Amino acid sequence: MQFGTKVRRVEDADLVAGRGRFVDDIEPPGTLHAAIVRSPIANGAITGVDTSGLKPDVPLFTFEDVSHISWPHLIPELPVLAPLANGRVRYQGEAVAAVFGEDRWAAADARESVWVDYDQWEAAVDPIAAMEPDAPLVYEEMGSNVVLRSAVTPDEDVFAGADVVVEERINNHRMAPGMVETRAILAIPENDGLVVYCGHQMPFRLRDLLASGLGLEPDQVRVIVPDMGGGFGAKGGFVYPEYPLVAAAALRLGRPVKYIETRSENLATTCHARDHSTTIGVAATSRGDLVGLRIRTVGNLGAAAMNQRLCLGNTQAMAAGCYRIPKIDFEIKGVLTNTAPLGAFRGAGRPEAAYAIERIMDHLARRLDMDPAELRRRNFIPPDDFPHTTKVGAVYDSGRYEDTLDRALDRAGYSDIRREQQENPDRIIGVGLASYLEVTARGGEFGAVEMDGDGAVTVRTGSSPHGQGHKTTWAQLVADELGVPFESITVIASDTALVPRGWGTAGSRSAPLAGTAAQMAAGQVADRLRELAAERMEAAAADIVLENGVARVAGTDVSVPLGELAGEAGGLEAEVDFTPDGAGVFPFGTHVCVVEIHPDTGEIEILKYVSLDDIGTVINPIITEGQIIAGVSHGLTHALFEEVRFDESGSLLTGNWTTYRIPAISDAFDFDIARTETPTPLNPLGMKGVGEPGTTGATPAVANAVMDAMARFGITDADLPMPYTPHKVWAVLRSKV
Ligand code: MCN
Repeated sequence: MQFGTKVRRVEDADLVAGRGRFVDDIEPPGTLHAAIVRSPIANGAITGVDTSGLKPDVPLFTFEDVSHISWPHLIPELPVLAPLANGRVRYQGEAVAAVFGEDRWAAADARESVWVDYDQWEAAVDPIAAMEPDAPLVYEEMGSNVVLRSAVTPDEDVFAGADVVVEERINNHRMAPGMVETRAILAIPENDGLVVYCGHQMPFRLRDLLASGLGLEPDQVRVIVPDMGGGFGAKGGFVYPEYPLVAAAALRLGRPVKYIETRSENLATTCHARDHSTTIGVAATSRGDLVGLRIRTVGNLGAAAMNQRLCLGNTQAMAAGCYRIPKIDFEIKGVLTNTAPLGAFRGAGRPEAAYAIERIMDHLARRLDMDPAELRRRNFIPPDDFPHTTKVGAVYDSGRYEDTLDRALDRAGYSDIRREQQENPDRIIGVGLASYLEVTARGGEFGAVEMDGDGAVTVRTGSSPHGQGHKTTWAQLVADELGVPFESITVIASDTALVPRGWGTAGSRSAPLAGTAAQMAAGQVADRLRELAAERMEAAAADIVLENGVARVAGTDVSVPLGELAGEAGGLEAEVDFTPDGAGVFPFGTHVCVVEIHPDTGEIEILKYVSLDDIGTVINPIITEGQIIAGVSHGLTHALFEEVRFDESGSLLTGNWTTYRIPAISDAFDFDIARTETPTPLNPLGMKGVGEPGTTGATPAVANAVMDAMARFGITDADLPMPYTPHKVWAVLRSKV
């Protein structure tokens, strides 16, 4: 049995030996390299483009060269922009023109020869200020910067009947996703279409968007995703302007065209994430029973459409957290600003919701003078109340929240830490817990399985792995169904010519959807093999067992090789499109973080971190632990130091990895990772997604720990907003103590 076992990842040997093949490793003869001329200002008009210094043989593209591209995006309310600016720029780093050279240095030199003049205008940078009637408008034709709104408005006052109300303003600052290979695309003209190599999480979506944007049929565009070096949602379901630009250039110039973003471009123009300002209030009885919740969130959209609507929707869907809340009054607004567009990044709106509800639960516990664990316990949705529909419309499939809380507290030694806090007040120790849940695995996915006459098995999957290990885990699932060796299975993904259809990988969807589709397709092939074996060996199909590559009559040594059965049938194959009934599956858990703050330096030391997660049943615990560790790291460094900042003119202050601090190996520490297992009823094996839960639990756990330590000095969220950098912590302690 492979399911649930620690099979080593087949993907890693090539990657760790430097044999990975990324977009930039692919360079057909005659490739031209693109360099993009970008706006140095955040808001203004283009008043002139001087290309007199450009060598005559250097191809140059400006708006007129790409104005024919209708570039579909995901927010119909917003105007569709061409891939290059049309006389007006809306954020620093927006693409204005493109030049092409024989190599990337020639292209970069050519870029320096293009001079663009601008008339710089005042920029809308802060989303709260951008809502004011006299704020600069990002799109004049919209008449307002507030372009998205979603609300759930109950008839009654959600605070009525409560003994206690606490209300706080909390900010969730902006992050940038860091990936090993930055955004990368190579478009090769072939026949009357294109072959496109691109680090994209959804190859079919990219194919369809490029085809419709360029006026081609989908079958004229083949998208291949080689090794990617991470996407984290930011290479997900939307298309960046450079992609249709490069594709159009390849078609027009009749040569392969490659664009590899520089690290500075990556920080300036690959979508950012989070950036929510939230006022959240919660009402309760004096015994700590929740009465109502009111949330007002402003989400910064930046200056152009990505998948912000999806992210804001996730924040809404997750607003109630793990709690039974009788009344919820919720509103979220999406506000345009003259900053780089925002989009999905590990969690995509869910960590924002968990942070808000888990911070306010701690505030309420403090007001009630109640242990935060006890307050949570009182209000959890009980295990027998599933499926559970919340007042913001989410339908949770299953959960045992108290169980993960109790186990996490136990592993952390919670009561000992509380005792240490009391007995040793000289140490500034804080303990934070976060009970989270999140939605994963929405929609459906494709999987197909074939067996040939040699017994070799090929799996085609609609998922598009880029680090998650699907080649390993789908092979585990299929090996179990077919009774064949793991090694006899080849998994094919991420090529629109080799896989008939699919959605791709994001939203922690792949195991519950694509894994299930592969498993079900293998199950159909296995059923057919059992029928063929039963006929051949004159036994009942129910008595046939598939194991070690043969079909055997149970309890005998009469058997036939599976390849022989498949070969005689001319090969066996099955295809499955799996879409579960329900609105996603909901992993959950409790994270406990213990910190000590060193007042002389402002440094925060993590003394203990417990991640107790429930992702249903598990295919491969090595992989799921890796996902949790990586996810927690993302959420934790968000709380501690990662932050994108702009000045008041919209100029990026964090444009490289010196000013935008990303975690280094010296930031690593020991995690205690454990699981409970509550299967979802929404797929046959009971699996929930694992890619994002670590991130969702971590930010509030760290924030609650730091603010728990600070509470004794009367320091609140307003005094010390995230991220808790040593300098900020040191300064606030000096000012308050
Ligand atoms: N798995 C399992 N048992 C489960 C759930 C998952 O064994 N119950 C395994 C799966 O088979 C898969 C892996 O864990 O090998 C992750 O599965 P899943 O949670 O379904 O997530 P996806 O495969 O759909 O991956 C998306 C997720 C997201 S949303 C982000 S963001 C993220 C993440 O994966 N980006 C990553 N992990 C990443 N890892 C790498 N290396 N690079 C990224 O860009």
